[in-house]
Amino acid sequence: MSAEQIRSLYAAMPGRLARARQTFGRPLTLAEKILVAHCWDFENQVWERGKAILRLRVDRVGLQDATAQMALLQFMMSGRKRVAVPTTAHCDHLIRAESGSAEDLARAIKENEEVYNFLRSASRKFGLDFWPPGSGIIHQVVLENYAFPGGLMIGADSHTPNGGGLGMLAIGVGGADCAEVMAGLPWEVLHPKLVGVHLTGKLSGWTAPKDVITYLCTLLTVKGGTNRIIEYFGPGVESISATGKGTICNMGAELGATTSIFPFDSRMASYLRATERAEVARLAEEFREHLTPDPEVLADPARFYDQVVEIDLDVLEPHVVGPHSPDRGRPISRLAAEARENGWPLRITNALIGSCTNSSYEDMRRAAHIAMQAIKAGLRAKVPFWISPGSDRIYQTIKRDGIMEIFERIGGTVLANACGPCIGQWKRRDVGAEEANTIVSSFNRNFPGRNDGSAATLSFLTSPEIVTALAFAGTLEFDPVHGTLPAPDGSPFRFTAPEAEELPREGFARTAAAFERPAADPDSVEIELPANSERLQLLGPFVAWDGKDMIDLPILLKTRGKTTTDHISPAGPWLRYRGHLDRISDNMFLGAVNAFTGETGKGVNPVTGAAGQPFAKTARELKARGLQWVVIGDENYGEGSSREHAAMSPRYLGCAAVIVRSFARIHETNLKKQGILPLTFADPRDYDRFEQADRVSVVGLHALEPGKPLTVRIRKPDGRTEEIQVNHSLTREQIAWFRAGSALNAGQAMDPATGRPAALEDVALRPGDVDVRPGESR
Ligand code: MIC
Ligand code: SF4
Repeated sequence: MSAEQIRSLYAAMPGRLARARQTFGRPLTLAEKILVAHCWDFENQVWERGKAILRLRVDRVGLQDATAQMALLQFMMSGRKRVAVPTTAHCDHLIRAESGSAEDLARAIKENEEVYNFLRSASRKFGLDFWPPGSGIIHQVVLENYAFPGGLMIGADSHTPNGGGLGMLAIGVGGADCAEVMAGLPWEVLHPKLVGVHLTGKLSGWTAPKDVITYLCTLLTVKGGTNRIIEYFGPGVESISATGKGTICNMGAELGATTSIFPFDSRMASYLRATERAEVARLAEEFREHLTPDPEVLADPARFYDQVVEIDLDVLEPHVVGPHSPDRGRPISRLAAEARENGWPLRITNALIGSCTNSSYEDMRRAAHIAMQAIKAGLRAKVPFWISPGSDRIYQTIKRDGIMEIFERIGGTVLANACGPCIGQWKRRDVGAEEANTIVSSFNRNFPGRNDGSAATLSFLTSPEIVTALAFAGTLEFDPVHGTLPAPDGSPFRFTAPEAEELPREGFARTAAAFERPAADPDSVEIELPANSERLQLLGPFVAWDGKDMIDLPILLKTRGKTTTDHISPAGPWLRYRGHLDRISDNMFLGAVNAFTGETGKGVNPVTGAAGQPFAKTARELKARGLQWVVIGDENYGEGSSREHAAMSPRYLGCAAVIVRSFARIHETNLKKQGILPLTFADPRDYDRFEQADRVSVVGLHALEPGKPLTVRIRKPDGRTEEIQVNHSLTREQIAWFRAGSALNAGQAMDPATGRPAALEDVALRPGDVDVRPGESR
């Protein structure tokens, strides 16, 4: 958005907020102000936290290459010629880390040419800014260029909340949500509850922004933020840089939070100025009172937030979370003992810093400060050290300022400005496939298999400075805050706390890789989507509901324990097929633990009895027999990524309903969008009733209504039946999605002759490129 557009948004705020204060009969928190300012139709909007559905006007949409493909393929089904909202596409997830920045980038450009050409041509045609490979990771690029205080954006990536570091309400969603907003529809979300985090004291010494969020993850758990906005406030806020605030908001995704946000302050203004947005900083200063909570909220927060958490930054210790879950945490001082107790490999094999979460100038400087101390003491890094800069701007700046040289002196390898090892795009050669080993990183996620595809890798997350210090010890037994390392002369060496400027003294370096603007003559641009591509496949609409109850469906899978989107639709090598629904569906549930057999990724075909089969194979066999199936799952099902493939593949291969103890927000919406029924047990103990050979019916579907439970009947092999109650959170409109077969179908006029959206022809594809198989997707 231009400064002029931001000005008009701000100028409308006083009036809108005054009306909201009157309607609600009370002062407003910051999140409420932004929601109100972006309300689609204030007169007719119902406000009720945890209950109402908000319809919002979005300022901006962000897409990254691994999700943009599906988002754009869905957008194309809308028949619109141009995006209705400013949108950007970023090439960051598909670059594999192997040997270092230059080679990895060149290889990625070659390997992913087809996908990049598709994204580039679609961006040129539909009006998106296209950020080519090497330009940076979506969230860092958005923070540097687009985020602004008081704005509202959605992004097809769960770490979109990173923008909260600049006071923007930035929310991670599935690609279908993005496609709809790009097509000009309002964006809908459950009115979130509000958690206020009161920060007192001051961040200093070893304690970093990362510790605020890793501590909070430990405290609230991965479910603690579901359908909640985390709003930070209090005197401690100003002791955290804008990019540090970004880190905290980014990793709020690990709480399952809808998003996280900080109030506008001088640190944000400095960052805006440093990134050449002085006019935005000035405007935000002028409208400051609307970009911070009302004073009454600060005076008595418990009255206005649903929950208040107190964090005293003066006493907060550096934290480390992991392995296998971002909420398994403790202060670093307790890590060694816990690791020994659990028998985790103490030896660290790799240390990694950077990623979208932690690659600010300040992060890099603090890490370099630690590295420099070690160099002076004559220490050598004991393990390979990897740096993933968040953007080309950061890369160029740390290169110019000698920071990279410091990392290189300790044997570090600078990787491409991309996700790389954070998303399993990491070709390791140092350990065997199933070898238990420990890694430490400053990333945000650590589910099994996340970084290198191996569930035997134990991944620990902490601040970049702690990661760097640990690289010199090579063991989890070292506590850099309290402990010492032997220097070459045998004397004990102790690190001093990291120190760093938050912004480059000489300003950021000019960057080479800028973005590409949409074509001046978009109608002449042809979408590059080669026929018979194994990477890209046009989508056909899913078949509509047949109007009948679901009767006696087999259970494809009952999952045990954590079932994240990384378990449902793993990334790593599978990122290759993110634009090809049929191909990627072969990864379905490869990481899920089968509650019946204990196997991972496979089980028994419930119809033929064939054992040890990958779930995708079984699902295809059931589909070939015309059978739909269900999934039974545990708590927080679908936690993690926004990838809608975790809903599309099941839908494509015949899933009718997913019945679980509870859902993560984005995934639940993704299931609804694709026409799958997401159901939760009224009594969580009912999870235990389901057995391998059972058949499951969901009845009363013709009377499906918001807030009204449904009945699930379980038929046992001996003919006995049991009935249980399940809940759903479908609104009237979402029920229409289910009936139509998907949200996209519901918003479309379907052509009765072809069974696909009438509008598809409007999109100028190259003749012969279209390979839609209507109705195939059931
Ligand atoms: C992630 O961090 O898990 C990802 C990879 O960025 C995902 C998006 C994806 O799967 O493409 C996310 O967080 O939404
Ligand atoms: Fe990329 Fe990792 Fe950030 Fe996701 S969390 S956007 S994979 S760097």
